[in-house]
Amino acid sequence: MSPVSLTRYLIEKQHADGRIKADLRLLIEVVARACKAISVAIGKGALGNVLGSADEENVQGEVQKKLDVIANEILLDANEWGGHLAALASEEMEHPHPIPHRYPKGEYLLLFDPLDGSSNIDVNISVGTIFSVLRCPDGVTEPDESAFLQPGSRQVAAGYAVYGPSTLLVLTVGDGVAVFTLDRERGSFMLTADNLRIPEDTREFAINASNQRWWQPPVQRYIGELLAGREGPRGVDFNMRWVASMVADVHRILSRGGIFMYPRDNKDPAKPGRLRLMYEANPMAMIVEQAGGAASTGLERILDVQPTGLHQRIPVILGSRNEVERVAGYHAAG
Ligand code: AFP
Repeated sequence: MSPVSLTRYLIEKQHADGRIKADLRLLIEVVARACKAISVAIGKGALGNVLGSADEENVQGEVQKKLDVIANEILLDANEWGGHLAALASEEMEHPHPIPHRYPKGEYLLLFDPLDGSSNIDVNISVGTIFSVLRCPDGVTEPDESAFLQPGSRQVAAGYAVYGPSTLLVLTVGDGVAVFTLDRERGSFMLTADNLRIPEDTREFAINASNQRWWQPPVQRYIGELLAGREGPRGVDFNMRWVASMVADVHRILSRGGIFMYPRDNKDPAKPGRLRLMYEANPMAMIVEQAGGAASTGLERILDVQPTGLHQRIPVILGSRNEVERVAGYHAAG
């Protein structure tokens, strides 16, 4: 059988069970096309005058990289005219971006982190784009921030692109996880894996160990046991990875198992974790759960969290189900 393109995959799914309506298929294809353009921009590196800082701060108070701004613009330009969106929101913009009145509107809300891991860009380490799709609440014609504040369990689709040795698009519409690899000669994303499953057990963990002195007791206990290895209560040795690019760390876990942790810590009480709920934790949690893994704040399932703000941060513990459940158990034990 000839290799299946993203377009064919979506059309066949649309005809098979109606899970994907025409506008959702259009949305996913538009986002995928934008990710191809972002991949081209990133691939130019120093030759494209796209590295370094944009000398501006975003809503997070972080200095934006040129590629943060470029990726955000690419996604805005690609999505505002197609008639599939009621509005969109980005890590790089304080408020939701309305669809200009000159364009038709649709039923979906799109949220994205246009370039996750951008502090790695200038040192040529994999980065990515993360996106989440919600339905606009019925009857809402001018969606404001409140329209976006839906639990992650309401997502109709989630995905990410990882710009690494190859450019991949990882996607779920709620019935499993598929991986598409960008065929640069064809200019198409081609299906290279489907129905991914995360092993329930793992010997590999991902955490920024430089924060150890601020971790709370359940995380101190859990990581301490992993570091004790075969001489400790776990009785086996563990390995550690930390790319500091969530997309790269999550893709490794999706591919071979593992546990990823950016937990609540005492470093800055105003920040219950570093990662953002709406366009990082929620889409990654949907993908991980659809692949048989688990995603928790330590105290509750991430997809059950009722959002209170578009850019709110949340503790993230996700990956191999048995390890995430062990960490949640340690939180419950106090
Ligand atoms: P940047 O987009 O600012 O590089 O942050 C990346 C990120 O949001 C996420 O992708 C990483 O897992 C995490 O931050 C890394 O945080 P540390 O730099 O504190 O390890």
